[in-house]
Amino acid sequence: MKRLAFKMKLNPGQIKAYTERHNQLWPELKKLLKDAGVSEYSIFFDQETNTLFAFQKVSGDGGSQDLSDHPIVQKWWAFMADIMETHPDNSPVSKPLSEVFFME
Ligand code: RM4
Repeated sequence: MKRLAFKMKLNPGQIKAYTERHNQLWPELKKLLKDAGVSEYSIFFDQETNTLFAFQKVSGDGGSQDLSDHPIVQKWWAFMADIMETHPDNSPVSKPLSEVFFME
């Protein structure tokens, strides 16, 4: 089991929409993430910089941002693209973060 973290960028003023959409996360996406070995997945928001900080545990090699081949992920990314910084393929610009401290 590995711990992963990455940051993403939200468009200004979109935290309400972002939060609401995630509170209604598609069951099929949740299942896909869990089946892919992703768990304890949380996302935090920094209002000052509109930065989203994601944390997750992964049992395999990759995490949520490595599932771009799955149509459900592509559909979700397209759904979210209007309020986030994305690449031309709608995938969110995700920058890996390095772990500098961990306490059991
Ligand atoms: C995020 C982003 C991630 C996805 C989560 C559920 O806004 O789209 O890629 O794994 O939502």
